[in-house]
Amino acid sequence: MIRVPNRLGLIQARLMGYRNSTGDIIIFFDSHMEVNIDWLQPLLTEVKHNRKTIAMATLDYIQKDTMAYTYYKDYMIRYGFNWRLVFYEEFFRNDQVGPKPESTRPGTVMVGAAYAIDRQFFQEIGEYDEGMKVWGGENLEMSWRIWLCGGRLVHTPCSHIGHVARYQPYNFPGGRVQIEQYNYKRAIEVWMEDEHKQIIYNSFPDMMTLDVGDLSARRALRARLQCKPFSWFMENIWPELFSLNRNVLAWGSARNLNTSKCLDNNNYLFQSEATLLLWQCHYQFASQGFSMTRDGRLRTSLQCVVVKGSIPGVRPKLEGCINGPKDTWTHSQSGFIRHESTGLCLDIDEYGVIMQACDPTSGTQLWQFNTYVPYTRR
Ligand SMILES: [Mn+2]
Repeated sequence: MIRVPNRLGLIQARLMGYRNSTGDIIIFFDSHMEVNIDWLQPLLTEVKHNRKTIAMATLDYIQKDTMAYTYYKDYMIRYGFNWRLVFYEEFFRNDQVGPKPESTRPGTVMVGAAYAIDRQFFQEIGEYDEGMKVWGGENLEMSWRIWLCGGRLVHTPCSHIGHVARYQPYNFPGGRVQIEQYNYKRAIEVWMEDEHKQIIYNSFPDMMTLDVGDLSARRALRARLQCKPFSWFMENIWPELFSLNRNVLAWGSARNLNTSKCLDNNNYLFQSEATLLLWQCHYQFASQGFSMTRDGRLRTSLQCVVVKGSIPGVRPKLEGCINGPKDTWTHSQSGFIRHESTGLCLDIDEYGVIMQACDPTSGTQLWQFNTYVPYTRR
């Protein structure tokens, strides 16, 4: 047991624990966690098999007032993030589920605790970013770094650890949002490419001028480890999240011409069907970022716009692009957004977005994106 005289924050405290550890494999926990029966062996097995594997336990739910432990057999979730770096729970894709119940499943990003890592590999891959403060963003930074720099992150179905679902009981000196953004900026400035940073800074313009200190050591680490570019992570590990400005004809917010209303996904994160909304334009891409892709899809960063039905008056929906229907659209120079298979056009009425027969005289079927990308053959 090591006690520190003053508050270090999660990141510094974990580094202190690591520096005082002596075993071959280290495991990080939250204080509000409880291990289940035989939790350790499945984690050790994965790391022993491949020392560059980071093995995450499956978290069970502990009720904060009663300490009731809920064990969900065969229920597993992974984690994702959006362009506001909101961390959320997500179901696995079918291609990520292995042949047996005990097969590991690939992780996208880590919750940040209850994982096992080879102690030497933890050092090789850059520990944690010592420049980060208190809490927040270090789990994303580490996940990106693991995947980009030669490691792998897996969910381990047979290792169960209980986690108390509670509100954070502690304060953030200087403000929680400020500290999170400080850490986020350190992470994205090291790992992301301009096309990704552009989308994030659209939602957090203040972050662009935030001084986050010296990043040279982290950038040197990235060069030394010969890490892959961030677009590799987006294409291979988290393809659900789309770069709004990549391989597109038009992107930004989609405004209904002659109104100040824009297509909006209400910050919806999931792949299951949701309503496509029309809302006052605020041009923040997390909820009002849309793209017309070169392959004809009308989409947000996490969902595609689809039409279920073919009769005028049907309401368009949002659904995950990978497993959902593959509807295609055309956006004419005059401003119409036409759904290919039904021939209907995207229109508005007093309730929101609606599909109607295309009408060249209509004033409500014309749309404009912030940015149009000239077609260049590559
Ligand atoms: Mn926790």
